[in-house]
Amino acid sequence: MNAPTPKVIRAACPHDCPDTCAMEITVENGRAVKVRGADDLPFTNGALCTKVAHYLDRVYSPQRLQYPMKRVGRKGEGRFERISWDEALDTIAAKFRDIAADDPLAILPYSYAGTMGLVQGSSMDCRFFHRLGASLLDRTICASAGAAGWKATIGASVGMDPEAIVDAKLILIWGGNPIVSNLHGWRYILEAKRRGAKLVCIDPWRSQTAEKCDLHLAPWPGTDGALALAMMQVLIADGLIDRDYIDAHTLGFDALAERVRTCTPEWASPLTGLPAETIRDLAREYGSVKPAAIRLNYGLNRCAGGGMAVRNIACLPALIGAWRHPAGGALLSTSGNFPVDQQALERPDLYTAHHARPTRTINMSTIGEDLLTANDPPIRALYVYNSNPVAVAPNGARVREGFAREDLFCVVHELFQTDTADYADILLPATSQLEHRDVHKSYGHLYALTNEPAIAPLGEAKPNSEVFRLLAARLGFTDAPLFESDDEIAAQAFKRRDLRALGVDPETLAARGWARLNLPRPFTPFAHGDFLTPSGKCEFYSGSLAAQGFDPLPRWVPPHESPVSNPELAARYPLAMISPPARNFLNTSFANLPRFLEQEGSPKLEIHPDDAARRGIAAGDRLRIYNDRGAFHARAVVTDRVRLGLVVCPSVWWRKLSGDGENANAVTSPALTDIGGGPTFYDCLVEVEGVQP
Ligand SMILES: Nc1nc2c(c(=O)[nH]1)N[C@H]1C(S)=C(S)[C@@H](COP(=O)(O)OP(=O)(O)OC[C@H]3O[C@@H](n4cnc5c(=O)[nH]c(N)nc54)[C@H](O)[C@@H]3O)O[C@H]1N2
Ligand SMILES: Nc1nc2c(c(=O)[nH]1)N[C@H]1C(S)=C(S)[C@@H](COP(=O)(O)OP(=O)(O)OC[C@H]3O[C@@H](n4cnc5c(=O)[nH]c(N)nc54)[C@H](O)[C@@H]3O)O[C@H]1N2
Ligand SMILES: [Mo]
Repeated sequence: MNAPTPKVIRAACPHDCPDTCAMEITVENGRAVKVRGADDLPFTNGALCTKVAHYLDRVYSPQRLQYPMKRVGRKGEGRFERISWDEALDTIAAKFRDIAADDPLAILPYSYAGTMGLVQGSSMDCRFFHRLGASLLDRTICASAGAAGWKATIGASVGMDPEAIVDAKLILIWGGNPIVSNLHGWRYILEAKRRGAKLVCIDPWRSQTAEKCDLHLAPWPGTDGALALAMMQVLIADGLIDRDYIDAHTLGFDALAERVRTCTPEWASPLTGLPAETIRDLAREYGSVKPAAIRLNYGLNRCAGGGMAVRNIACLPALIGAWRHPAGGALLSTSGNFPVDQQALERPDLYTAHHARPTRTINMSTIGEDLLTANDPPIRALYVYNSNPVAVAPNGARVREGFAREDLFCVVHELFQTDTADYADILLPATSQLEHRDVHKSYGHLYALTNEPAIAPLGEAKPNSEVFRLLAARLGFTDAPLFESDDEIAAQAFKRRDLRALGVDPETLAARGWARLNLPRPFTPFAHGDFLTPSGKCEFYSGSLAAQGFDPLPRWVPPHESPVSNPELAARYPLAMISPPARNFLNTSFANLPRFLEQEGSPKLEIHPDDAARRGIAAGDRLRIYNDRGAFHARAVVTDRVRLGLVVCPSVWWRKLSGDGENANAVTSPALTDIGGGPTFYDCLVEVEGVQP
């Protein structure tokens, strides 16, 4: 008998990461046997990260949920019993029908970026919940503050081409740790370094990336806004600005100059904890080395002033005319370049066609409070998919209390029995990326990707889209968009005619696997103005912020929790805690699989030697990290990678796999950002003590 020829299927990494890699899946006898990075997509360049290189560990994990289950234990206990899909769907449909008869707004979908796919992340799910008349979810948990600050200034999530950064001579890596969370982007930054660029990392923590840069500035968390204002003050006072560019392509320069007049490095120094001379030198270098690029990431948008910090930084390239050069400017996200047809995917018209009353929107970052206190109507049913809120949402104790409500009907659709799954009434098995169809944009490069199913679903697992089609039928809905296939949805993902169009039609994309957006090369989006703001200019003065009741000009927004903004709190909880991504986890994804748990070891807290000594803490000690909101345990890593007064807990651990049933979100704050309604994970004061092992 001849050996079967292996098939190679084109896929896209679905995870919440700027790199959105192209993958090739080798399939033999219906089983995926190899996953590799595609050679032909330049950004992926034949390589995958440490997590996705071992993707088959995830796909074929013995921990995969394989069939529907119903809860038999208490909420949170995690005891379930197998049921059929028919029973699961009938139960959900009956509950939804009952609740919707009273008020469909009492039903809330809850999802984030378990998959970034446009089909499995944001299409049939939205269509179904719109038709049902459920509450809407504001997906704020990661990037909404930064996105709002960027939008107010630049107009949309568009910036420099990350591949063009190789020709920059100065690169500020600001609030990001690309070696961990944007590995393929880091390759281009390294190439720039080889060609002579100076790399400056701005991060409170000496991250793996900071270690590899020429200069590391460690401001106090949540003070980047002050640093950027002081840089503007120096640029203007020292005449390092590009007057022609400012006159032609910006709005509100005089008001900005007046606003920052007193924001000197001496003003910013005690706020940021950086020496005034360091700030002045950085500004002068930024104003004179050309081309200068800023690679921002979302690490800096998780504090009270996260929106304004991004806005202030977004003003810098226009002041010095850096946008004139393809290797100059700044990048937070590329996602606004993609002509995604959200209306076609999500069909908000299905709500208006069937419901007269306006809907309501619930902020996902306050889910604990919402479950416990929302009124008019209270939330009676929750449908969670693509997210693990019991582990990732801030102020964890309240989140858990909300999920533990006996009168809450909770459905969780998952690949694994996560902390959130433990609270489900009905737990449904989900397919992995290798088992379903999808199409992807990216937030860190300019290529659209396709994902073809490589293998049949494991066990009885079903894709998100399929479950919503089945539920729609059970509820007696008849609207045609609720029954389109995944191929049909994928074909609608990108607008066929759009100024910033896709390079190819959807059919060619599906056949080829990926396509670079049809943008000019070199890509200099704002070399001649053309900002995507209402005025078409870089808006130092933002009329749209003013209209929403916000300060129209860049300003300093202090952290909610810091010695400067709340000395009383800081006296009790003197340490600032941040909990950025751990290299071997992706949020809580991968954080249940043996290979990655082995790499990370156990929950750790990095603490400065002097802070440790003061508390009698030695390396390896078991620590209790606490504040008024809660406590969790971690092992001490005593290191000068953290500055005095800062502690770092690489995250996000599953609560139930971390030893004490808690993780960093036991102490994080429920407060929101200045604009964008984002969470403030990194705006968090704590105290630390050694405890018996
Ligand atoms: N391996 C891995 N990769 C990931 C993720 C993961 O969990 N693991 N997460 C993915 C997700 S969801 C996202 S949103 C992206 C981006 O992920 P982000 O969460 O933005 O993470 P990083 O790019 O790692 O940037 C975080 C860096 O910002 C620093 N930081 C914290 N607070 C401040 C501050 O106030 N100011 C400044 N200047 N810096 C600060 C942290 O010390 C850290 O080094 O990465 C994605 N990629
Ligand atoms: N303390 C602290 N907390 C944080 C952060 C931090 O830095 N520190 N980072 C925050 C950030 S940036 C983010 S983006 C959020 C991330 O929060 P989430 O988006 O909730 O990310 P994950 O924890 O990875 O959970 C995603 C879940 O979706 C599931 N999933 C994957 N694919 C599918 C699918 O096709 N169908 C279904 N039904 N499920 C699927 C995965 O198995 C996984 O359990 O966490 C935030 N929380
Ligand atoms: Mo995120």
